Amino acid sequence: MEQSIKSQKYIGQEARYGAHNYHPLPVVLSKGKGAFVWDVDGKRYFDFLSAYSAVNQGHCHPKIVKALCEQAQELCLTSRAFYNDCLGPYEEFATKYFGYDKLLPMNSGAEAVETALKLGRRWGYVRKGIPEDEAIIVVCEGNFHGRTITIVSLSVDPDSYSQYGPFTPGFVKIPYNNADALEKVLDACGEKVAAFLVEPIQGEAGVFVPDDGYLRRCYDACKKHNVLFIADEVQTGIARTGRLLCCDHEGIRPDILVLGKAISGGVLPVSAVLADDDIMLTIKPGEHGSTYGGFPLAAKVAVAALEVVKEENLTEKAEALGKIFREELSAFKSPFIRQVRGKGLLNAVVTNPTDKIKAWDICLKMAEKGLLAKPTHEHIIRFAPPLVITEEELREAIDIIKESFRELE
Ligand code: IF1
Repeated sequence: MEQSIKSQKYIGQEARYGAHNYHPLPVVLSKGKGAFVWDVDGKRYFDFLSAYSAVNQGHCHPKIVKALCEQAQELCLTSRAFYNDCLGPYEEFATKYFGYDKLLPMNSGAEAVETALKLGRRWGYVRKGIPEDEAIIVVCEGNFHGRTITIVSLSVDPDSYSQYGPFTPGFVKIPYNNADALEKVLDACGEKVAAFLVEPIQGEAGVFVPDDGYLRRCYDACKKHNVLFIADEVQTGIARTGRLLCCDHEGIRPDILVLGKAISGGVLPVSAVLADDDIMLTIKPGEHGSTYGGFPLAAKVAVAALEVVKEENLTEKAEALGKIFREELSAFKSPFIRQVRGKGLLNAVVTNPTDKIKAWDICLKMAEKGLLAKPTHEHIIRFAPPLVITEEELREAIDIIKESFRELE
């Protein structure tokens, strides 16, 4: 892909002055609106990454940006040493929206997962009566929950954990999409297990959708053994999969719900943990927190972003448009396509890489034609446009995807 002098400058600057912890596609973006982004040369692209599902409401959504700008002129940050007039209203709104007693505000997804793990352990000691320092949390192979030391301790991906040890103890890893494995662990040592942490669809693993009934069986096993079911819905939550929460597909209500990304519509880093009093109130004043967690800007932005999801029927749109996407691409014949999978507008195409053509090359071809998507695991391409995309725009995007595959033949 050719880069203009202008974009080369920004790419060079990052290479020269930034840490080398990413390998981006060579496009330099400077503007976004709805389902589209523009590069520094004014070229328009469909955004089929949506900042890993943070921008479900579309880029620079006017209502969310308005909430941000208005609040920014009043009060940005107080810390939690004092009260402010934004956090309480946000907590009331969000707990009623998702149906929990309490919300604990954080900033990044990783922080919210850390919070859920602390909460799970705390509940295990205080309520379940697990002996001090013996709590186990069961996690799944192939997971992605973030980048902290504890979270990479849960990872089976060497890119995530290698040479970051020593790791946090107290976790047991079992295969994903295997409820028998969970039942076996719980039968063996359930009295010491505080919680089971799971992504309803594994994102990093390449949009790996578990079998129908998997989450339900895991949930039931947790209930049987008095173990908390923690759902990491940082990526799958908030309308992305065609339900408000991905767990809604199986009608289960997690004991602890972890949200991030789209809770702010991609405007600010906002994350949250939701749970009922019996769990949440086991953490007492001074025992957990964050300087920015739930700051006034975040509170106002999150309320606006969650309102947009309902006002614009993004859940129903994700469900309907996702069907079109999978139907169209499943019917499309290409030597490079092995499988199309996903739920709602969280989808992936599993490619057949050849010696010459890898998923990365397909993404470069699509970028050339005006559509941005990112490969994961060398051979999988994730397709997750903002949920505000219209059917007409989606069909146009599907044509670009098909043409890109065709041109590489
Ligand atoms: C990056 C993947 C997506 C997440 C779940 C917690 C977090 C994430 C289920 C942490 C974050 C990201 C972060 C992003 C890449 C990305 C990702 F490919 F790695 F797996 F989305 F698919 N739980 N996911 O997916 O949230 O702390 O980042 O706010 O650049 O690392 P965070």
